[in-house]
Amino acid sequence: MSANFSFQRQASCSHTQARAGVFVTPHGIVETPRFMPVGTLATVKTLTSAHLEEAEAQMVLANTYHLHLQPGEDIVAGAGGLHRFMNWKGPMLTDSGGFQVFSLSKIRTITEAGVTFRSPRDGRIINMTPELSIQIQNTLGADVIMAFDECPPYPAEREEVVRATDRTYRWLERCIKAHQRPQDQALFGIVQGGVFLDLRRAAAEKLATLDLPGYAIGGVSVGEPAEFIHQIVKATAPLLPEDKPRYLMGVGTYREMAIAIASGIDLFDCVIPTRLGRHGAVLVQGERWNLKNARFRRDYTQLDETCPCYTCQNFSRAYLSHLMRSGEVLGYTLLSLHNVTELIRFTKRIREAILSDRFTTEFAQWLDSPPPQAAE
Ligand code: PRF
Ligand code: ZN
Repeated sequence: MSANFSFQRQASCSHTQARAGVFVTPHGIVETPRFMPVGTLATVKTLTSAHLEEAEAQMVLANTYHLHLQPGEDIVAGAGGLHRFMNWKGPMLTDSGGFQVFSLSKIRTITEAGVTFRSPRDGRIINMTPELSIQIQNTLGADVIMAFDECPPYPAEREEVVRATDRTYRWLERCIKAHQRPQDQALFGIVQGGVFLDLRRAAAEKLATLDLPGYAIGGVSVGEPAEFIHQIVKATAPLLPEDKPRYLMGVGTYREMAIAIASGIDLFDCVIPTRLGRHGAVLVQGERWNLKNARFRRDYTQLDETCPCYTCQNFSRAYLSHLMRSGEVLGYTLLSLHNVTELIRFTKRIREAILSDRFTTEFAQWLDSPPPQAAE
């Protein structure tokens, strides 16, 4: 790893593969395990960077695909890079566009060269290649950049997944060659392999030989049952280098994070806290509630009395319910702030439990029992 990056393990759980660590980047540290909020278009929707600091966000995500289409990486570079453009002083990570091209562009062709698609914005044809993705990410300037990968859909035939997994590896080799800023940007490789555990294991072992500064597990949370995610992570994470950060892409539910941490995952991202917030849903002590529900109309209690966030410290459920029922934009901000705080706090609590070797006892609820029914 370059001198500007390091990953130190601070504690290990004596019953699982869980670990607590510190990932050092040029813009600061990330204490792991940690949830990372998603700022697709260089904004975590409805939140300012002051909110993100208050929520104790450490690393924040942005997307190559979206920023290339709008406003274009040259405009971000003109501001001095992503951190300055959006005024986030802490660590940042950009996703490569590998996943977004597949999930967001209807008309697209995949070849060995890359993916050709039509911009949903203005209809122009874009040839996204591993080289272009890395060039864009070099220009955006995040601390961590992701390899350009092919995320096969679920369900998919084994042969299709084999092709995507092998291609993802060849694309990774091209990403490594194209990367111009290895001193101040850590390139993470991505393990694909669908729900085929033997393909997952083979891909993880192959990637592990490359001595990358970090590794991610992609291709999960694409519509498969949650049990598959657990199996994939359990089979894959332990094969990735112990002394490098491990990131499970696109996962941000309590149970899936707790179980993945038990398999040795350190980092997570998900749009769930902000998306739920914009729809009136809140994450409170392990449950998901919709505040538009009639039962909150005259509930003058705090949203979550255990939560230190500005929303919980200042507003009642009745008021938040009113804002959401009226479509007031303040409601989106207040709910997103709470939800992001809550998921970060959940991973922080797990981290503290690992540090005192009480993870399996304190989080048994998430590690053993079936998922609780949503309270609605
Ligand atoms: N690849 C990339 N980004 C991702 C994923 C992936 O497989 C996922 C999986 N759901 C989320 N984000 N590059
Ligand atoms: Zn709160």
